[in-house]
Amino acid sequence: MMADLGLGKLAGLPLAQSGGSFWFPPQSSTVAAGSDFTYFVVLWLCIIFFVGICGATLYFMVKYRKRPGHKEEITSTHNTKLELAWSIIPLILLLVVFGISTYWYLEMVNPPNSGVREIKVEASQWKWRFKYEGAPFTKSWTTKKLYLIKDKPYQMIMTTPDRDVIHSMFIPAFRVKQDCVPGRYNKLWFQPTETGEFDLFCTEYCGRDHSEMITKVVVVDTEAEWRRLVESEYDPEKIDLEELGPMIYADNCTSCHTLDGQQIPGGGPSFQGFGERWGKDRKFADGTSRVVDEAYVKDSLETPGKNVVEGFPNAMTSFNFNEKEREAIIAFLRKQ
Ligand code: HEC
Ligand SMILES: [Cu+2]
Repeated sequence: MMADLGLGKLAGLPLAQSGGSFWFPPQSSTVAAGSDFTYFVVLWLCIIFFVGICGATLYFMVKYRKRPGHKEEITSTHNTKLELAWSIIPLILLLVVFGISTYWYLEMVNPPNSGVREIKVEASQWKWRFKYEGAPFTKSWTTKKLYLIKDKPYQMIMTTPDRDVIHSMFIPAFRVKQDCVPGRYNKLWFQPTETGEFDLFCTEYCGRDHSEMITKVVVVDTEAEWRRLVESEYDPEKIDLEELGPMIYADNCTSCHTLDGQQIPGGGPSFQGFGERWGKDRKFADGTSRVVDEAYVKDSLETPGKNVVEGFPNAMTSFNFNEKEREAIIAFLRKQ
């Protein structure tokens, strides 16, 4: 790993500490030290040149000031050595900065070749949702926090729903940041190196509650701990119906049912207008009909072949939700 420059400590300033300081949170990912190193190289170059140039300017102002008895000197127009020096030295310094920043930029954009875990990130006004790909359970969205395992590489696949606005995910302790753009998938990878809780901010002004679009990244040591946390968040007993309904829909129904009237080939009717169909008769393929109510939704979920909606295939998988989950999905459907 990259050692920090230590220049801050040398100069007696709390500028370049690696363990977190007034200026920076602790370095908690594999690229954090490189990001800080690049920053301090540029910062110290700027400080040295600023002090040098301003100092020389002040010195010359005093030294050559107009005063009684002082004779004006003829200004020299050319000094080849000096001019070469002030072209070549900055060129070398800029190439060094270019080299360091390119090296760390490539580290930041290229994830390792294997073992990378994908997490789908969905930002919307004004909340974050995370879905853990390849998790050994299906109900894998978390909305309260982002859970990670120490020393494992992660690839974020980041997006925002089509009708939302641009957001941006920023984890200062990891020194990483990436936009979430409506209708696009952006990528961001990182590997946490410390356990603990870290801030995650939306860093793109996104409307009224932008300032509250903050959450925490929780990094734990073991797979078992991580799994317990992710599952605890999904625990239907602990989640509001309001939150649970859309989660169940997103996790289980989107492959066959849309909310915007579009028809998925081989899927079921769009849920658009479901609230209006509530309490009215629904016609089925076998010529029977039935009122759309709680019992109908329960049967649709548990025994989908019983009432097959006219014009649709008998192709729905059955779901055995508990009472609270069913209540949540019914509330969600009635709002469509
Ligand atoms: C594999 C595809 C598939 C999945 C996944 C699926 N459905 Fe369906 N669904 C269908 C099809 C096809 C129909 C129409 C045929 C029928 O009524 O069985 C249907 C019908 C329905 C109906 C009756 C619709 C109406 O307009 O009267 C409800 C309610 C329903 N599904 C709820 C759900 C819910 C809730 C989920 C997710 C938890 C879900 N479905 C997941 C395919 C699916
Ligand atoms: Cu935002």
